[in-house]
Amino acid sequence: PLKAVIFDLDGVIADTAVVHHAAWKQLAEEIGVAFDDATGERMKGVDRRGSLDILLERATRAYDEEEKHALAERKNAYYREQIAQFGPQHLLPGAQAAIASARAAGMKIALASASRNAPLLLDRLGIAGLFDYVVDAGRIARSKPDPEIFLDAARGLGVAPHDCLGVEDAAAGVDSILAAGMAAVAVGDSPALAHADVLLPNVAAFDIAQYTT
Ligand code: B16
Ligand code: MG
Repeated sequence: PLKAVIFDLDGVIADTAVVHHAAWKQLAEEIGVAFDDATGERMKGVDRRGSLDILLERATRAYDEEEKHALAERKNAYYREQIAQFGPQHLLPGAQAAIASARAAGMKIALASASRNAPLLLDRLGIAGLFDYVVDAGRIARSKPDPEIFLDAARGLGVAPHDCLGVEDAAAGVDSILAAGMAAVAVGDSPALAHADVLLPNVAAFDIAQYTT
């Protein structure tokens, strides 16, 4: 029986996928590396350093570790500048209701975001109190699509993975959920999400009753 719902943050609850995208795009332009929407899509759900490695696949020169660290910091500064202005109006439509309805149905609720900015963002959005457990992204060794982050969420809730449902907007995230042995709900219209168990146009379409009865 379903006992828990584990939500991704960026692109599922918060309207931040576009902000990450814009920050990487700005960095790419500044260092003269080609960047397109498909590259941005591949970065979704992937941690900061993994995303930088994707960006630099098209670099015309090599970057050493120190430079890579500085580039990742620079992107993060652009990103944080934007989310510092965030408030509850940046919740995606229906996100708070989806969490509340899952809670009301007796589900435990966790957050499995790869973002080290997740605690700050939850505060800005005013929803930090809605979660029974929030994964500390800084303690996750292997980025999505590895199952580690969703397994950590299940462990944190004290629920077996096969009694959990994961909700994601990224292909890497859906892979992570499925590899963890959980049911996967994907939100969005990317063809890369077709392998999820359920595909919804957005989080407003999430109805916990469909999975508990
Ligand atoms: P940060 P999620 C992910 O969050 C984003 O989708 C991804 O684009 C970003 O690179 C990653 O967090 C790391 O974020 O640089 O803030 O630590 O979708 O797993 O909530
Ligand atoms: Mg996401």
